[in-house]
Amino acid sequence: MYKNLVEELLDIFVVVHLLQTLCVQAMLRKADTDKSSDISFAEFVEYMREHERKLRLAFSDLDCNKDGKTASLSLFYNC
Ligand SMILES: [Ca+2]
Repeated sequence: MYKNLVEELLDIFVVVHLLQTLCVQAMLRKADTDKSSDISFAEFVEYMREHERKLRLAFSDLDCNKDGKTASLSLFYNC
């Protein structure tokens, strides 16, 4: 029984690691706007600004009454 649980957990860890790797690769591709295969500080800052802008838009959608806060239920139900 424990062997099956351990095997299942290992499978989950492998999948999570694979997803993390894919997310990092996707982030690097998006941030590397000059396609130099590395991320300059300027590219990193621009990527983070765009990411922050998207986070602000997502938060704004959840902040139904626009008071700068969101209720926990707003995270599950659309206003
Ligand atoms: Ca670059």
